Amino acid sequence: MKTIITFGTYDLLHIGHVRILERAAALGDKLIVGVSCSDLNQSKKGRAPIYSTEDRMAIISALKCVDDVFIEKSLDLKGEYIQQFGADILVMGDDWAGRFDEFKSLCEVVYLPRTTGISTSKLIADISDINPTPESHS
Ligand code: C2G
Repeated sequence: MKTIITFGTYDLLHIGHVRILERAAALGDKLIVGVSCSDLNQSKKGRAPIYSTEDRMAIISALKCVDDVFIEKSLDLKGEYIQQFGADILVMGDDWAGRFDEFKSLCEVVYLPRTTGISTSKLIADISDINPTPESHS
């Protein structure tokens, strides 16, 4: 039984998120996903996610390839989470390449290529272009 663990915010779920979760799941038997809480995203990216932590957890746990979700409260707790869930492989997108190599003493660490051309930030920008704020009509 090989357990995979991965982490992310997964705000405005898109195909890049789904693809990395499916590829992560294919590396083992059980996929556990740490969903970054909104406070962590605020400190990491300087803005709160559009969707609440609870909604992002519900969306991720509804995916066929995901077996379990939990709240990632701090980036500094990765080692604890890996041990708590008995993870054999930590999977992250290659935008994080090298950043989590310290956990190679606890489990295998794999960085998978990101899907190109899509990101939550790009979606927000694209939607803002389609739906200008009411002020811009005045
Ligand atoms: N991702 C991807 N392709 C994209 C966008 C994202 O493969 N076009 C991957 C990221 O590499 C990451 C996962 O989807 O592995 C989640 O991405 P984000 O929601 O942006 O989360 P992130 O900020 O990477 O959070 O503890 C680490 C962080 O919580 C990871």
